[in-house]
Amino acid sequence: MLGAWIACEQTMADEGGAGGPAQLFAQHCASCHGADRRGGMGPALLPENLERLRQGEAIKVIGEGRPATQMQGFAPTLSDAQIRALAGWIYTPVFPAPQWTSADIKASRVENKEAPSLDDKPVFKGDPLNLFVVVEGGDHHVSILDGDSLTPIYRFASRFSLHGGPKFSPNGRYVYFASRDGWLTKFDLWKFKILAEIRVGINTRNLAISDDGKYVIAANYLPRNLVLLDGDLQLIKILPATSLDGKDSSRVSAVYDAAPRKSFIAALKDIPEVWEISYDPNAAPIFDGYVHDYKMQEGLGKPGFLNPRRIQLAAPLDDFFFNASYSEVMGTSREGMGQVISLDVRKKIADLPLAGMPHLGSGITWKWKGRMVMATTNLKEGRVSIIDMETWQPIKEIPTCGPGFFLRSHENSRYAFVDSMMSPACKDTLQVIDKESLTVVKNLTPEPGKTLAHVEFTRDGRYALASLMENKGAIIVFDGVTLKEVKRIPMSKPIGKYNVWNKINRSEGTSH
Ligand code: DHE
Repeated sequence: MLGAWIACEQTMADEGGAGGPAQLFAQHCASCHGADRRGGMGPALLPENLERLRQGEAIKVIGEGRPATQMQGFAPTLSDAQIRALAGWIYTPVFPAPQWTSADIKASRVENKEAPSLDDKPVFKGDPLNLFVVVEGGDHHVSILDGDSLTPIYRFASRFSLHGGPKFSPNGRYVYFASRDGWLTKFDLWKFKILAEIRVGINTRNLAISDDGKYVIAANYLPRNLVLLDGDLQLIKILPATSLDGKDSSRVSAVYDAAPRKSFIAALKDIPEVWEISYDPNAAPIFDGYVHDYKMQEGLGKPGFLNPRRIQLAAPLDDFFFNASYSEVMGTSREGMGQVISLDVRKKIADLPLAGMPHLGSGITWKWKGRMVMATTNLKEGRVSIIDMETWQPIKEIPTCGPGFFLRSHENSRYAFVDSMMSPACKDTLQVIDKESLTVVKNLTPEPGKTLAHVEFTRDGRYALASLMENKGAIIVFDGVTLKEVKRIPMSKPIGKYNVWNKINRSEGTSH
């Protein structure tokens, strides 16, 4: 009994008790990171949000702070043991899970009062459609590069930890970013101004914008929902990611625009369903024999305009890729099982025989010997798989140096670039694949030992820009024909870069 009492005392001291990490947190951290750790001026400090920060790094940040941010170092105030205890504690879950309601979303919105009075004349000379938006993860900034002169023309502080592809309005004027902490930002690329920001969740996956620019939708892990907004980031509604009977809930893996269908497609991580959310006000619900379409869904409206229609599957989809007409989805489950799903008949129509863990989300397509092929990297194995998009059969496995994340090309380029950033030995090497012979024709290792990944071409396909993903990193520009380095632009850990033209025209060589 006495032993139990001592253990209890110990836990209180370790956590919520006097001098424990909970009390230290309340005293030193809560004002910026929120009393329930869901974030405030500083980022959320919850296990879901910290997945990519090693505990050792957390100890360093608490002790030394983060340069160029409000995060001060606590080494002068706290002992090593206290810092370690705090670092351990922020990786423990909060019960009950923190909420982020529609009232929180609305209250978080900030807007630039100048927005309505801005004319449509760009404030820079140059081609507004050949701009690159570069996300710099090192010091959480975004740089705008002119794609003709290949020089940075503007730089601004972003929200903490942007992730995934920013999305562009149909004319390329506005770009929308999502941060892992749930902040969405609308930025005017012609005026270089942030127009509006809103926090839609505590842990967000990505966002999509409708083909007409009227709707923005965000996929969240925490809370488990999708959040629908208008193009000015005003909340329209929340779609809780629940099963039909409302008993189960799911994190939302990702949401994408399926422009020809005038709908968003979302994959749920914990419920074996894909959702299609139409943004076409004239779309009549199609009777397809799925009785559940006509039942009210728990917590959701009738399926159709701005409400989900469900496709029920055998296993949840983790990662997926559309065919050219957006009528089919190639997907993989967490275990790597591949399947093709028809969005029209709303069921699986074929197996995808792919080994390892293909990263379909970063797939690209091109025409090869008269047929469309899709190429995907593999997160577990050093290979690029080429798949026939009619028969869904593999055509070739191209061996690469190591498991890779991103694959990129352009209509005007005979090459595709693949990284091996998941491999410690080859993370510094981009490999160039000839799209005709389906072989690796060149290895590019401009900075041995440093991570080189994520390529995007200029609008005309002449240059390929790659990220040297180091704090003192750079964008390295390669000539698209000679494959020689032509320029290096210093950046703070550039992660992704996105060319306006390629994105709004849905280039077959880039992500959408
Ligand atoms: Fe990403 C895109 C998920 C880790 C850099 N990543 C995406 C998208 C998803 C996704 C769903 C598509 C968003 C879109 O474009 O709308 N990423 C995941 C993960 O599940 C994973 C493995 C774990 C996680 O932490 O979430 C993951 N991603 C990473 C990284 O570690 C990367 C390399 C560096 C970083 O800072 O996060 C990274 N992800 C990227 C980039 C894109 C991306 C650069 C945009 C690709 C593009 O060109 O469109």
